[in-house]
Amino acid sequence: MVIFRSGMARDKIFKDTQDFKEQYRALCVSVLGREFDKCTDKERYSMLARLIAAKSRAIEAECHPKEAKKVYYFSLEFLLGPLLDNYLLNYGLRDLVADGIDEMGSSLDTLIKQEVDPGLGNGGLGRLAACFLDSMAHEGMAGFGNGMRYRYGLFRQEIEDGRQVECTDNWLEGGFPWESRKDGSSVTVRFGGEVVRHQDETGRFWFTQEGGECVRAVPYDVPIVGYGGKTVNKLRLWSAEPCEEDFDLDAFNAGDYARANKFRSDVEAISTILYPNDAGEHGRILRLKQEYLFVSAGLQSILRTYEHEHGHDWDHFADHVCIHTNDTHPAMCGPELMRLLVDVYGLDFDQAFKIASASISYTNHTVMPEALEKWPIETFRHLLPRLYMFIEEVDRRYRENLMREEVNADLLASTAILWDGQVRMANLSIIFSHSVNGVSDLHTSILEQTVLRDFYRLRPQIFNNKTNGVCHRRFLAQANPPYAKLITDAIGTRWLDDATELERLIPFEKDAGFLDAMEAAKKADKERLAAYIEETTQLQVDTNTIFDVQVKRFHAYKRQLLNVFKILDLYNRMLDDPTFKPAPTTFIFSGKAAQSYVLAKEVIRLINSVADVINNDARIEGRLKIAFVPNFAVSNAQLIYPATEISEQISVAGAEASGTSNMKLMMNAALTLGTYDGSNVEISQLVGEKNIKIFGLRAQEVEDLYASGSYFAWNQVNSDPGRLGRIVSMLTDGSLAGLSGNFESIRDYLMAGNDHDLVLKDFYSYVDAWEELTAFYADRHAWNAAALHNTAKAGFFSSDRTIREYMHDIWKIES
Ligand code: CBF
Repeated sequence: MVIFRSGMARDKIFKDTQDFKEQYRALCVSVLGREFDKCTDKERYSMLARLIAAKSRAIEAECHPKEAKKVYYFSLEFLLGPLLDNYLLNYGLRDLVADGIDEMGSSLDTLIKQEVDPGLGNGGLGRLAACFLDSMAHEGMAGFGNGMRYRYGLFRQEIEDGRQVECTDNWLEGGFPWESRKDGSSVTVRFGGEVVRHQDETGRFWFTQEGGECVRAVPYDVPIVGYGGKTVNKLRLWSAEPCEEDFDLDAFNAGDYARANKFRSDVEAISTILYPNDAGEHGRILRLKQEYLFVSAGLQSILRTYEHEHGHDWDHFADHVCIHTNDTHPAMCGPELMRLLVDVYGLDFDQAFKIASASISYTNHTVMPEALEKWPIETFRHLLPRLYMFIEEVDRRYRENLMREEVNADLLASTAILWDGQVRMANLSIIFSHSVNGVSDLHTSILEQTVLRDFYRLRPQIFNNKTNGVCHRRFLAQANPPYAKLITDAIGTRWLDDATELERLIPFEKDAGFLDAMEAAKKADKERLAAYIEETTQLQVDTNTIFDVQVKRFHAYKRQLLNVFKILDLYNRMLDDPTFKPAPTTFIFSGKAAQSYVLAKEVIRLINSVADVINNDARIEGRLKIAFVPNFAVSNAQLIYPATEISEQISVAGAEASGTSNMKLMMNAALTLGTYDGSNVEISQLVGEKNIKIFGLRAQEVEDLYASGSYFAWNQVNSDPGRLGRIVSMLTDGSLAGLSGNFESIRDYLMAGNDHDLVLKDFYSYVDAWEELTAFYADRHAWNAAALHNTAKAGFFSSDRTIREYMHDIWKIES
């Protein structure tokens, strides 16, 4: 399918198929010393990626004039997903390359399948960062990512006896052909040691941090290709390596290789893994080191570039540079920028603070208290003694100013950086930022009214909302070829550039022919997913059933448990009453639970145990089936989203900051079954209530219920022993224990924990909503029209729109 717009940069890359083939063959010979025909599929993929990466770097070098305002997006995660297919689509080269490879006796699809998911991110926050890189390049702006190059990803999830098993995600095993190592841009980062005060004869004094551990931060650059291929930006990823002078030659010569190399493994540990297990002190310190390393290295590199382009014109730094901090992980950007400006470039404290706060902005992604990082002051000061001095002084001045304004003590207690023996990273981020944003309307108002209420009272003008978005080119055009073709045949290709063009699909809601074709496309997508499920889990699913999908990280507030309870309820009712016939449905789950999150891991085991019972019970005649797709990643997500018909977005209201799978799924013509939470609220406002199914308590009702102290989980269970009570009993009475035992801890979480996430409270309203929604499914014409309406209204949720809002309101850049 030809899916590109005119005026794209592809002509600059390969003149024609012949030219492509010649360059590709030549690269195989020069790098591998072998003809293309003798290369394995892995090698062929790798050479093709290297070829496209090299072309991209050449475009990147000429992309932005030095006057262009640069945005550096600091994030510990960039969940990129496979790049080859995406970059070919963005360059408009897919057909040319596919033809060339066919002529060479292979196929592009075979080569695309060789690419592994880079282990550089985990959840929604990391994927959002990747979508933003794509959209920044699409908007033609100079927007660069700054992150960590992890040797291993979070983990590769396998399921054994229903349990999540965490295996090493050795994603770099076969190399990463997209990256290029930049030794010449390495910088030094120091941990520990002591701060030494120096003074010269004029009385001028300065500080240095000496001793401790010296780390060489080496950047690897990955090109980021914008749609149209005109703008190529880069993502800079830092790897920790030892400084050679730390090598203990004497120990080595004395045969003590372990001691001689100890410094190496300690340092390399910093970039070994995404999210070191933070259950122990070691893991927590490693995490703090990661955060400092990518902050310090990134800023040193930015300052070098700035010096090269603008000299020492520090007064205009913020006119040329924006530093965006994705969550609190890069919170040290403020004090570290000050440290570098003062200690290395000789600026004074006030000037440095002014520059830092004029250039830094912060996005909050969650209201979960455990995610608002805090570090014990002692650990922090020991590891980062010079940086801590800046934090302490900024905090002291902040308090002094507040006292002058005679604010009440509570305000100080909630907003100071240092409190109760801890460094509070969210407060650090906010005090250094000229803009603080939430990621959906509801989330931002919760930040303003509750979580960050006191900051909002002090500086309301810095708060703003930027509702998330997703890259519609990857998640619709690339992920869903049959539907994308249908859309393009109907409204042309402009929607790739401007997602609001999707609105032009609205008239087709009345076009029976279009709706039938849409249903056929969905069926093809379901078959593709069914084949994948069978290949990975050996489970056969029926593509004539409804595909009802919940795919996301496992967390109590996201309430995968509520979904399982609904399935158990349908099952029990079918067994009790042979005339009860719920709509035939395949329930599909996928997602990882954090390694140390016991409850979430138990919920995964529960889903698989319930699947074991229901999938094997002939009495229900295959009407209900459960599939758990292991190892959720961008690549298999691209198979799941297109095949979905019901999108489960069922978090307890007020808990999900935004959610983004809701957007990817609506785009792919799924109807949302959800609470009025996160960006579900905006989806609902856009599509209208007949095209979405909302249930459950609203955020305010949840807050009031918690505050009233009048909610008792036991009352819920006791009031209906036949349905809800029965399901709770099943957790421990052996009915679900066949695979790997009972579920006492889940029962305790519900009953002893008084149903913290209101699973029992929202249960009936949820089951009723599901039944109503699936009854609606029977009217195929009406359903397809509603599904199409969801796609038509999805333009607002393109990350292009989100990025334009960041550009305009926060970074002050015009498109
Ligand atoms: O803003 C992007 C996403 O971030 C999270 O995944 C996060 O890690 N804090 C939130 O949970 C999502 O709601 C949000 O969409």
